[in-house]
Amino acid sequence: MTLPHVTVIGAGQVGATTAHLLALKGLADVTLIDVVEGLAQGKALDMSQSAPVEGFGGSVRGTTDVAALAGSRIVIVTAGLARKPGMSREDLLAANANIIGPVAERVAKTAPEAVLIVVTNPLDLMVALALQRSGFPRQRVMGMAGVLDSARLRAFIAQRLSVPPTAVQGMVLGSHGDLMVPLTSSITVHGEPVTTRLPPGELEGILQRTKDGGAEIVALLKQGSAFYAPASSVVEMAGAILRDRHAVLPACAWLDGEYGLRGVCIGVPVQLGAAGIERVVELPLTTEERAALAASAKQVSDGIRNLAAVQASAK
Ligand code: A3D
Repeated sequence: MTLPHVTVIGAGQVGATTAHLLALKGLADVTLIDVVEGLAQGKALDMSQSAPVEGFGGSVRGTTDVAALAGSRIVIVTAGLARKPGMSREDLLAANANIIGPVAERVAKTAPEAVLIVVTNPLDLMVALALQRSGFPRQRVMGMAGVLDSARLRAFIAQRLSVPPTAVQGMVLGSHGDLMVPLTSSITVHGEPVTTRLPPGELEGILQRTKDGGAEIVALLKQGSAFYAPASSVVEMAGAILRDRHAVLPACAWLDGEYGLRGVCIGVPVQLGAAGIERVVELPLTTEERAALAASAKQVSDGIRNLAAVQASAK
């Protein structure tokens, strides 16, 4: 069976885990690219040797050659530095912008029909940069963060209430950082509002732990950041696109008037199918949620201006 071609750029923790999950789930023939000689090749070879045990038929190959991007349906970008303890995502801005800008240009040249999913931090700003430098339409450039932040929230609630994680539904919108916006009013457990199961103080604690979810793992690992749940989350998005599922998932998208916001990349619910972002889904928000989303968008807008200044001064 011919599988779609998906390229993962960056064969580090997130990229390699993503590549393996794509293969395990039978979603794609995977190419893994990294600048470090041997890294992508070695990991891809190792993954391909799990095929007889796991029973997947797709190929996994690794290379340093960006020409291997050709023919990709989806390009997932995980290239760049990850946080160390004490670092904010914004501390990665200049270094990762210098990676994402050229990578996006190269994707546009070599895989001009691809859907581009960015994972590199600071996420919302790297999506804005990838959109600008690729010249792709906004339907084909997005960032992974909302699926992960929502999964963290759902996992914490499920653990606290001893229910299956899939019994908890909930979405986190906004920027991938301190100003993320959990839609508290719509979190449910077995279909019932979470507020019937958890006192407000305790729910507040879980929301705060969700916002700090990345930093909690960075502090434990001490060298590098989370990668299992991030990889699962980006593969969920890729699967929705490859299988044309029209699934509604939170993702970082460029807004053009939706939610009253324009000219900013931020986490919102989007419908994902073969074309990429089929539409931004406008959920009814409470006044507080709308205000929180606006504050989050303002922070990203300021960041986009700062990024432009950083890039101008580097010239
Ligand atoms: P890491 O394990 O360091 O892997 C990054 C890889 O990128 C390394 O192998 C590098 O050699 C490679 N690389 C650097 N420049 C290039 C290039 N130009 N072309 C190809 N490869 C390159 O990091 P990681 O996998 O843990 O994290 C990767 C990125 O994802 C970081 O920026 C993280 O902050 C980010 N991240 C984001 C989330 C979100 O939820 C948004 C979650 C987890 C990680």
